[in-house]
Amino acid sequence: MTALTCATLLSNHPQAWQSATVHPFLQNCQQGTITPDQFNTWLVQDYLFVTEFTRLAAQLLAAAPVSHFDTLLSGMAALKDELLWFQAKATERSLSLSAALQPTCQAYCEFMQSQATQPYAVQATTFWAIELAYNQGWQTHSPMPEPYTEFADRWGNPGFTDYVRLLEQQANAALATADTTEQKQAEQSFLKVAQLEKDFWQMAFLAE
Ligand code: HMH
Repeated sequence: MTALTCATLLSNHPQAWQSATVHPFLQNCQQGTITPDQFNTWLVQDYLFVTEFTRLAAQLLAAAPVSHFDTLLSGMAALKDELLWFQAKATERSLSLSAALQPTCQAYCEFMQSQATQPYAVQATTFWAIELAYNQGWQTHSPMPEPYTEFADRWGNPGFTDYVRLLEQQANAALATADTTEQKQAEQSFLKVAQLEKDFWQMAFLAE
């Protein structure tokens, strides 16, 4: 049996992945035509997403072999910085971060919570896919004009690309010893991430 890899997931589902990473929301950011309501909706909901994503990172760390700690701990350190950065961006824009979760963000958060009971190989694949979606989504729509430049740079910068490659290697290592059931679960989770990413852009794009 050939082990499933992250590269195989991407090559088997090009359409799903394209929809996750190319969207009018990002295109309009790049053109400078996104409206403040659309952008601010994304900003607040993504902050709420990242708070739950931080818990996903903690779950992943708890399930990981010690040899994977270094990469995951660097990710945790980056999340500490990212949460503070979101708070600063919200303050600049006079946005409240205690907003209600929109249904799409809620669904994404519930999906992340459901990962706690999944085997490590599935969790590692999910975590990689979520980070890759933002790395590729922002990078392929770069550079962005002000005031969006720093947003595109945050997830599109080369250091973040390197981090996502390390996550891919760790997911591949875990998938190499996963049984068929776990590999199927990893593929389902990958497709779920692709769908939720697309929905998340759409949620912000449709904001009043
Ligand atoms: C919706 N997906 C979404 N938000 C993010 N911040 C990331 C991925 C990357 O962490």
